Amino acid sequence: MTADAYMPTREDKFSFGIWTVGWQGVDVFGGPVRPPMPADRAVRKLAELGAYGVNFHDNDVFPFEASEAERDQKIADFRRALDATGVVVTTATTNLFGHPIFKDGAFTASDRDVRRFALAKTMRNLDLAAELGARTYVFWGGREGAESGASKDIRAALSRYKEGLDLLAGYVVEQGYDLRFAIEPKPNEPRGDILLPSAGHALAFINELEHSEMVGINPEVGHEEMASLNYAHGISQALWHGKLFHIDLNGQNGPRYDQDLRFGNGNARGAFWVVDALVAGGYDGPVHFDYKPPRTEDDDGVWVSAAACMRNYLILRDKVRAFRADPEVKAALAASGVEDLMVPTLAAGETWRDVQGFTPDIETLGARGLGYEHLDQLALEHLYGVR
Ligand SMILES: [Mn+2]
Repeated sequence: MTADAYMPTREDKFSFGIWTVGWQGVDVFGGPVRPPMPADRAVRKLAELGAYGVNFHDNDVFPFEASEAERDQKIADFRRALDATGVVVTTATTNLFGHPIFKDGAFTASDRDVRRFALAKTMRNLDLAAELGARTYVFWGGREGAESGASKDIRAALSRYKEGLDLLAGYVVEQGYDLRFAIEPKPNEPRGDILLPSAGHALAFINELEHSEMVGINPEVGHEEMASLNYAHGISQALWHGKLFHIDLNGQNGPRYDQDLRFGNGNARGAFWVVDALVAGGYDGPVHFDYKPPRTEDDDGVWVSAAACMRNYLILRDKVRAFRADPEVKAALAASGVEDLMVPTLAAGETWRDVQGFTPDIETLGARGLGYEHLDQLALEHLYGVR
């Protein structure tokens, strides 16, 4: 396998948030370490690296306080870079967290004017998203939550969340936009506790929405792992529901602050199973990276880390394919009986009557080994590069 095998192509559908490579390194303890990056520069540099698409918040392209003229100018610059490079806008979203007005939430702020403003801000960017050809619109409710018990009526907040998404979905339908919504769960940070904290919470919430058919989820590796959850299992369940509308790939080292490491850093074993789940599950949306180049990096380091996200995905995809094609793995899967799970528990035409009182060879079944350690060792050896 030559190094060129890991060069990204358009068919790989790699995409990045403009805010990822544009992150200036501002964190809780320190200010910016890198200059601001105009959205059009991010597009041009990502295109050079082989990216296919981008995702943007309204305020990645123009500042919150931009005049109409400045807004138009920044959008024109962004569009020129897209046209010049062939990079597509796959996805868009709204910044409903940066400005102090959203300190108590956006769609779930107690203040009704804040909620109405959040809806107006989102509708305006839905117009831009549709105009630029985005097919997915992400809702990350980072400020929808609380730090203390009495400050937020959670049932009322969920009603307002539903009201907001119902209104916005109705707007998209009425405008005839070809857009689907993807809710991005996160357990905490910036709020002490965020509403819709996991993929499962979001999937259950979607069932209550008026246009639930056009709403899915956008799970992020780090966000699920912050809650000690298995991301590969989460996206597999979302695929099973037909709700994996988008993905945010990055790296995380267990439950701690949101690290947003480049994909493949952090839980490398988890990343192997993430790629396996995406390939096996037939996910065909943008392979989107939502990460932050660490504060230690200068401009060159930013592009090194962006390229590495794509390269690591391709390396892992190669390893996953080799694992699945390995005859010894096939034999181990068969010996462990993994594929037997595909067979329905009841045969065609059978009912509960056919299993009532069923007694297998209990002693033999209880005593048998399943061989999963051998199977998993084969996976790790593919990952470690010795097979
Ligand atoms: Mn994150």
